[in-house]
Amino acid sequence: MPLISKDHIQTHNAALQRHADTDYEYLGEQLARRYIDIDTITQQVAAFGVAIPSWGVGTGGTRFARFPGMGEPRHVFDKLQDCAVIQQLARATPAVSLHIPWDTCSDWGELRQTASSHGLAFDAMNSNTFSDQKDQPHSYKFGSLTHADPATRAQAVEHNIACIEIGEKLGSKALTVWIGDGSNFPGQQHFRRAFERYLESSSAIYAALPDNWRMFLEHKICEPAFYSTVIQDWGSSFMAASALGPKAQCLVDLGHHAPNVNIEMIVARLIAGGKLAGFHFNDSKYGDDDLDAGSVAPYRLFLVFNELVSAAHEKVAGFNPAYMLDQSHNVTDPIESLMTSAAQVQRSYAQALLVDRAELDAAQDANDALMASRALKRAFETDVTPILQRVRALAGGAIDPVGAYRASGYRQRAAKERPAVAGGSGGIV
Ligand code: AFD
Ligand code: MN
Ligand code: MN
Repeated sequence: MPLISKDHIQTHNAALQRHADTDYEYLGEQLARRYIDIDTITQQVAAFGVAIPSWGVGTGGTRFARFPGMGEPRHVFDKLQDCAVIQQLARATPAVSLHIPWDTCSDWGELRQTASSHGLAFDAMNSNTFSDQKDQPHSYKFGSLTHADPATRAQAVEHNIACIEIGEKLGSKALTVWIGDGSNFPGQQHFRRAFERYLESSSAIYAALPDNWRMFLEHKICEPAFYSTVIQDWGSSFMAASALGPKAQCLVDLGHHAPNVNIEMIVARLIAGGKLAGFHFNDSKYGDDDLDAGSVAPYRLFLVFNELVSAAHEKVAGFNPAYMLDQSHNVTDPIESLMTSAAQVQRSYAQALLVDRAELDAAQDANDALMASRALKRAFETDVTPILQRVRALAGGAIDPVGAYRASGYRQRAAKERPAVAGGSGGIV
């Protein structure tokens, strides 16, 4: 199935270009009054990318049901194709993060070639030891890397090493490990022993990392274990990453914290400790809701980026976070959600670049809470849409990605070529 034609994008842009240019010029004038050069911001935003999770292009679900969408990808090549369309229109997502064994392939070399023909690279590999695969000798019902049974732990370690090996064939440079291990009843698990087992298993995985690879430890407060999880919070993650070594760092999924936790401050702490691996962006209101990035709390996303831009500005040594989306699209077309979310992440980055650092520093030093908060708000309240539009247009993308996508009929074509798969289980993916 072909991607969306360049002609279609150009025709679509032609109708919007004049207004986009006028808006860009006007924003440029406004920013100049704040001594900010708009083209410099545009270049910085253009250099920013966020990876797409391969599982995000399929329709997600909840514990209760899954309602499949039209033309869902049937296999990893279809997923890649949808990622290519997202990148083609939104120009903010140059990499894909695979999930093994949700993504299977008989020829990884061919997959890599197909990806690069679309201008896509592979970001972190994700292992799965939170569900059982067909014909797997040991079950993960009671844990994986921390299971009481050494044979189950060994199987989970082996799977992670297999993920690294696949990743090497694809040019990936990181392994993300999220485990569902934990307990549902007080007393069910010996907390300290389970953590020790985690360290032991993880060191075996760590030992298999190629020199230029990193290992991202993803913490999560609950689910599927609802009383305790082994890597529950950034503290446990930080302890583990510190014990493992310099290649191990902590990944922050925005949905994996208790409500009201100050995530931007966690980010600052991890940066200070040299342990910020990167992000899984999404949004939430109640828990790990996997809503679209910035759809509920855009100011929080901005505040996270404020920490990141501040660290880059201050040239914190070793600061090199990986950016990925991790969302479940239950009621929207995943392609539309992912394009919108990528733009939202870009938007937060652009807004954070507008913070007057000298003004903020001065207000902080003078204990001027109101002016400090105003320095942030002024940046957040700036509508950077013209910058995002310019970044996309310059790269050959669409000024209005969702509009161009809907007008292209891509989903309808996909529906014809990819007949719905019968069944379709529940479960967030
Ligand atoms: C689950 C977890 C976590 C992880 C993802 C892929 O909550 O967010 O990143 O699966 O493994 O959604
Ligand atoms: Mn995640
Ligand atoms: Mn999650």
